[in-house]
Amino acid sequence: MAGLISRGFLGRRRPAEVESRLPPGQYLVTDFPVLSAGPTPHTPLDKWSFTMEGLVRSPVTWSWAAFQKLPTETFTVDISCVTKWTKLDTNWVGVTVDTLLETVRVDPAAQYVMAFSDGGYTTNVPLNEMVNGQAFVAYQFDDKPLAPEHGGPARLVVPHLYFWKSAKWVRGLRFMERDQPGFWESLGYHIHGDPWKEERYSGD
Ligand SMILES: Nc1nc2c(c(=O)[nH]1)N[C@H]1C(S)=C(S)[C@@H](COP(=O)(O)O)O[C@H]1N2
Ligand SMILES: [Mo]
Repeated sequence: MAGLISRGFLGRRRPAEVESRLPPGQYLVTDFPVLSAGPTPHTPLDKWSFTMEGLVRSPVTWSWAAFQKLPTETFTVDISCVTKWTKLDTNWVGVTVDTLLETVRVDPAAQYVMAFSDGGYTTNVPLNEMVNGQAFVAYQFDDKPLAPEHGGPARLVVPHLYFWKSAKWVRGLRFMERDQPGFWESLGYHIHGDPWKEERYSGD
């Protein structure tokens, strides 16, 4: 009898390991919600390109075919949306920003990055939070091409920041000297967006 009671009790409790991976104020989801501020763009792959520009010695642009030849890594990461859902152990294949940076000479004055996307979406991230494996441009999710509603053909993933920083349909990175707000940041969301510090809105 005691066994039955504790089994039922444990069944409703979240395992401590899951609990410890949920940033404050977040709840666990097992589905993959879609959050888009506008319509899903459908850029054909032969029109797609990825560009590194701004404070760089000379801008670099990859075609889709050239981007596919870059070395990839697989990533298993937890993602947290500011609307309070967290999804654990998401699986991606992509190219680290470190790999992309091997091709471009960034001006030492560059401290911030603006990711820009088809459809005009932008989001800003400090450069030192894009390096050392902290950010990647993903084009596969769960071993399949990334679905258009989730940002396919390719999206930025910056898992340690709220998921609005993970620009879907990303087309490039612009290197900047000073921090500038992107789309959501200029509408009152936090300039940085660390879920562990609950940096949700500009006053947080
Ligand atoms: N280009 C673009 N990227 C975007 C968004 C968007 O509207 N447009 N929404 C952001 C937000 S708020 C979140 S939570 C995630 C949602 O990604 P998902 O739809 O794959 O869950 O994408 C982010 N990247
Ligand atoms: Mo979000």
